[in-house]
Amino acid sequence: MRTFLHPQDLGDLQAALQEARAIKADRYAHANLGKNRTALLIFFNNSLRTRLSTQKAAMNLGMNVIVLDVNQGAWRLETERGVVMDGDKSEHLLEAVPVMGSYCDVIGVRTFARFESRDDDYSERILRQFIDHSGRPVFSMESATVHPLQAFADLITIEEHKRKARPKVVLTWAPHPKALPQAVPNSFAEWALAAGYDLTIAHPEGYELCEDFTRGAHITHDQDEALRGADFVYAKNWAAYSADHYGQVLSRDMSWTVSRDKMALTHDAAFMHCLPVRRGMIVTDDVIESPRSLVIPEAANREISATVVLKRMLQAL
Ligand code: AN0
Ligand code: CP
Repeated sequence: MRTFLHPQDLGDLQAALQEARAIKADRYAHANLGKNRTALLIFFNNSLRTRLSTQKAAMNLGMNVIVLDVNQGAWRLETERGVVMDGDKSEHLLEAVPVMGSYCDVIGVRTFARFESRDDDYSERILRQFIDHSGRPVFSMESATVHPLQAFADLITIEEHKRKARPKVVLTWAPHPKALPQAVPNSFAEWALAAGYDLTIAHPEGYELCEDFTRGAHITHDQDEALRGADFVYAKNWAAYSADHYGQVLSRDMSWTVSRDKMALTHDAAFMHCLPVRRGMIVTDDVIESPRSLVIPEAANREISATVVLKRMLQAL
């Protein structure tokens, strides 16, 4: 595996989920695979779970790990080609990327959507520079449009907790004070559909996601209708995707907060969120603290999804 952005990169998804189960049963089973191999994890944006779980996964496989926070201590990087670099940026990404590649065997990159240009974000311009110029296998640790390590962990979690073969899974928008990327909902929808779940997406008008990720889902503006009979409720905020309002916050409608009353509409659904989550905005305290909340096991499964992905990349070196 040379790149990891989409479920197809894993090949047979059911086989990958089976492998995840095996890794979870013995996460140190491949502790020699990564001997003298180095994972470089590059963060352009903040992280708690991805940073820790991906380091842990690399250590499970016996790898060395280098973590770089690009905005803390490294030179400020120019990412546009053709600019006269007379400002505050000392180095160009086109030199920095191959240099970084020379010190490692695999590279993970966190680079959020910038919301400056939809075309730039949706072409994964920054991640592509790593893929094209690092000479190393590259995996997204949430890039502009996708968060595949999260979605893979979410599927592992659903498989562990589902009570029927094809559960009804609801991805619902919920309010948030700031503009957030579409990467998490894009990947969740893409992976849930790839797994064959019965997926409903609920959001206020204007929050339609890119169809490439949602084709095959039932889409509604009525959250209550979506929640009826749900087995899993996956809450997430995202900013608008439409060309006219790209990156904007169009609604802060607090009636979309996932509350105990909302969960009462479901089929005793489990509650999911990728974290970090704002209580009182996305979800109420009682729902996230309830026995049906899977947010902690979901985060724990990030170690498992990352172990499978790094294992596949090491095996293909
Ligand atoms: C990010 C997002 O919504 O994409 C990261 C989530 C994993 N969340 C925030 O920036 C709060
Ligand atoms: N869910 C997730 O990716 O969390 P972090 O932003 O803390 O890594």
